[in-house]
Amino acid sequence: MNGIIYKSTGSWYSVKGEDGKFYQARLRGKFKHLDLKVTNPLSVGDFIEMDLDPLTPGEAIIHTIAPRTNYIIRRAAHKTAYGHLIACNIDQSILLVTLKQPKTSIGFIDRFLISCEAFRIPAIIVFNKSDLYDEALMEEYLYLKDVYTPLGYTCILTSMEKKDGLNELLPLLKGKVSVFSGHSGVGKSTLVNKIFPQLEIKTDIISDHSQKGKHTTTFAEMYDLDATSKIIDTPGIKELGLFEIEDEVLSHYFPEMRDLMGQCRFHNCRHTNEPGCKVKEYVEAFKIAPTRYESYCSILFEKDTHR
Ligand SMILES: Nc1nc2c(ncn2[C@@H]2O[C@H](COP(=O)(O)OP(=O)(O)OP(=O)(O)O)[C@@H](O)[C@H]2O)c(=O)[nH]1
Ligand SMILES: [Mg+2]
Ligand SMILES: [Zn+2]
Repeated sequence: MNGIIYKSTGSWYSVKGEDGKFYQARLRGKFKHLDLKVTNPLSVGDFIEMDLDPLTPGEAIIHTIAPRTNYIIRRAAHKTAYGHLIACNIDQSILLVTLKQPKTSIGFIDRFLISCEAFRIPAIIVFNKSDLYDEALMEEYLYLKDVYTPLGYTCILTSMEKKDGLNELLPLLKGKVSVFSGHSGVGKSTLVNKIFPQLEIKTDIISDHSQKGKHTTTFAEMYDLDATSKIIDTPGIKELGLFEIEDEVLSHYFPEMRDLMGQCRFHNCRHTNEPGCKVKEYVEAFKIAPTRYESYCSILFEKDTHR
């Protein structure tokens, strides 16, 4: 029977079969890792084929994985070459950020967007906990919205506390498979609960002294919004390690720099100190946001120190 993986907890997978029923399934024997350097062979969103266990109703053995259209792999910063498969076959990535409790850094936002560009997955940025924003933080939000919207990243302001902004977000989820990501404590599970109050997914307050989340969600899980829309709640991201990106390619993952491709004097320009650099010209004229260029340089230099 065909099915889709809705949740994976170690060696057991929760699979929704084409009959609409859920099965607890395991993988048959050893499985090839499909050429990906990952610690887990299957993830939420994988299309699989399974044999139902004739002796134990509700259990099954997975024997085939269908080719993936895309996938998200996370790697802890500076750790091994192996990553963890978060989700497959998705249409868009929703990054939840907060400007307070906890504060998501601009560097983190940019790294996340780069990984979306690398995986060729469209991204939306949701600024949550707007009920906690004072005037200065609202200004910051408006600034960031002005930076990211022209780059193709829709920005939405929400408050789960006040149920604000959901009417803007929900239509964007229609007919798609969306993955919710972000630091621990930004409100991913709270958001999923607002959409499906009957689910009662576990959420937790952020820690008082560190102002960070407690990593309440530990496994990614998919939920059906309607017949054609699905959302995936994921565990909070601690640190986001980027996979090998060559210097020359890094700027291709910044849409505003990609637009200037081929316009620098040198074809292998790193956009730092080279003469005749179009990117630098745009940065100096504020046509490229300084924060974005800072993120670009910091990733480039960080790469230098890890050679
Ligand atoms: N003030 C305020 N608090 C919120 C809002 N959204 C969520 N919270 C609170 O933030 C805390 C963390 O929310 P969770 O939904 O558990 O966060 P999470 O992103 O799922 O965290 P992990 O599962 O650890 O990755 C909870 O106490 C929520 O009630 C909001 O819009 N405003
Ligand atoms: Mg959670
Ligand atoms: Zn250049």
